[in-house]
Amino acid sequence: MRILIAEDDPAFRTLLEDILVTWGYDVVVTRDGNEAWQAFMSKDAPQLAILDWKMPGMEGVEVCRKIRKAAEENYTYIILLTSQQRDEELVIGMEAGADDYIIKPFKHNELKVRLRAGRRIIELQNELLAAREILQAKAAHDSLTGLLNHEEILGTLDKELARSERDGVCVSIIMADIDHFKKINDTYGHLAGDAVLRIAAQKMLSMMRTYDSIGRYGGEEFLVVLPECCRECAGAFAERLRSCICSDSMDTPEGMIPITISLGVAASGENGRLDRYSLVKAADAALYRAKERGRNRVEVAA
Ligand code: GH3
Ligand code: MG
Ligand code: MG
Ligand code: MG
Repeated sequence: MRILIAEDDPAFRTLLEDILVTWGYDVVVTRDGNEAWQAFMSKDAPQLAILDWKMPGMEGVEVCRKIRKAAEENYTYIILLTSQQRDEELVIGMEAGADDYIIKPFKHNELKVRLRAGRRIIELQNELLAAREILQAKAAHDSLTGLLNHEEILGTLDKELARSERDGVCVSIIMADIDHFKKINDTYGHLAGDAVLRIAAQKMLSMMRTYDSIGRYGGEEFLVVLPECCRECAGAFAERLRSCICSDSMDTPEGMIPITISLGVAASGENGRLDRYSLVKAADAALYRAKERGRNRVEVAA
């Protein structure tokens, strides 16, 4: 694990570095508070720190305050080093956000034990953050296809509409619906239907530009959000999606299943003139027209 030390006394600094290296730590050495603060501002700053209290320039306790004020997601466990036990100083240190303190000179084993406690806290904190990230990703995505779910794709659309209003650019959307999907379930079973949904989702996802988004709107319906994309470009893109989906049959456990989709396209116009409701309604109406006119086709809202 990486650890930062800030200590102005050269002899003590070397001693500290030596024992930490012996214990297997990867040590970032700084000589005063300003250097320590710079090291904290850098990317991948250590999450464990031993700061001497008395240093020229910025004192350890001040560095500690600044770190807590910056309140990075990744917690930094801070141990303050003080020369003598002055109760009022210790209170100030703890109030500044230090997690622990050690009085110089200290027994090596004492430092070892304190560091172990700090490492444990950091590991727990990191596990918590990772678990939260997984939960957030799960909450935003559809479990079957891995695409954004209904709420998230509509949230994305709202954001893009707001941006289009601000920047005077056009947002387009595509509502895509698998044709006669009920018949696929009835013929091959629901598990094969699920496989078709997954493959169709991945095929469409692989065609998106990095700033485009696709979500599973409902059962076998997908919503595509195309920022800075005019009606004509969106129509052409929908045509490419249609052609890609029907080009090859889908390889499912029940065999190769041919699939087609119908698509409805609508554009916000510049300055986000259409709101979310009207835009989705227009794309829906275009989609129903595509169904009426024979399926496996694209219709663009006027
Ligand atoms: P159309 O061409 O008019 O769109 O006909 P369709 O059969 O595709 O449309 P319909 O709305 O009649 O049927 C949609 C079907 O999608 C019904 C529903 O059971 C199925 N479906 C919805 N979600 C899932 C799912 O997660 N897995 C599977 N296997 N089927 C699903
Ligand atoms: Mg000092
Ligand atoms: Mg449908
Ligand atoms: Mg359908």
